[in-house]
Amino acid sequence: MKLKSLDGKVVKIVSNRYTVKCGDKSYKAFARGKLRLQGDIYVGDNVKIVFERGEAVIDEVKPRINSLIRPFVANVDSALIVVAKEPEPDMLLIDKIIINCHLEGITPVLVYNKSDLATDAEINALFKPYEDYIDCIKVSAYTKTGLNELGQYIKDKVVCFAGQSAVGKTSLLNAILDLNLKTDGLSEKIKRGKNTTRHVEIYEAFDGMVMDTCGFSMLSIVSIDENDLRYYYEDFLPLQEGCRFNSCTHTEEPDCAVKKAVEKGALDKARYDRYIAIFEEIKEHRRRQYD
Ligand SMILES: Nc1nc2c(ncn2[C@@H]2O[C@H](COP(=O)(O)OP(=O)(O)OP(=O)(O)O)[C@@H](O)[C@H]2O)c(=O)[nH]1
Ligand SMILES: [Mg+2]
Ligand SMILES: [Zn+2]
Repeated sequence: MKLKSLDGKVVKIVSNRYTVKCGDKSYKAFARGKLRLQGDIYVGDNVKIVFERGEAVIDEVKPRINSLIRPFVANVDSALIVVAKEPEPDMLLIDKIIINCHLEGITPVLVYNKSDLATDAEINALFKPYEDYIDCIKVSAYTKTGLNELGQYIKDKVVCFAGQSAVGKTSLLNAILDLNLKTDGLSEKIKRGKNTTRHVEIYEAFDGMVMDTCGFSMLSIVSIDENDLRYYYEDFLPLQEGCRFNSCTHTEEPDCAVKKAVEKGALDKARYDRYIAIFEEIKEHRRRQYD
């Protein structure tokens, strides 16, 4: 007997239960053991489900366009990287998210939330090193400012929120959709988020889909060679031609146009220093792997 099968999208994962949306209907499904062995199933995956003894079972995961580990999502057009005045923005983490976006062909967008707490000068200073090549918007889930502009980045797309815990990812969804999802403040002691959201879930908004995700504070870039890191810095790329060596990694080489731009103040020094830190981190990781 031929089994009835349906194509759908994984919109929520809680432990080993997958919610799969097929057209207007949602099914709670398990996954075949072989799929769990091959690697995880992500929210955003396009899958085929079959029905066995009345149960929906994920039988196949379609090839992914892209995926990220942090946040744990697949098949996204864009990542809305949320920062806020508090918790204090971890710019190294943000640069790493941006690198992963460029690696995976995902468009990064910088979203400054809690703009009600920050001055324009503070917000603009954070945007400055990025704004020439990444769209930067300021919003507030509290005062509901900038939500329509945020909506333009969701419209007709599949996007995910990304960022530290407690920057207000879930609060933004609550504000956009008039929902009452659980949010929580910062831990007073360590001034960090409490990792309130524990699973990834897709919501429909502005004729698109947006994924609420779990906040994170650690990210390592391990899938690229440090000598290729430079290709994922859109702000460095136009300068590359001016470097003496084609292979210039903008670290120790002489006559480096990127380093000159940093000295002149045309490139942000702190962002360049983080580039060096990530370069060293990748190198160190590789060294440890082969030792
Ligand atoms: N002042 C102000 N506070 C906000 C705003 N948006 C969110 N908050 C507060 O920030 C805290 C964290 O919000 P959440 O929405 O839970 O943050 P999150 O990014 O989803 O955090 P995780 O789920 O842990 O990753 C809550 O106390 C919110 O009330 C805002 O626009 N302005
Ligand atoms: Mg949350
Ligand atoms: Zn150089």
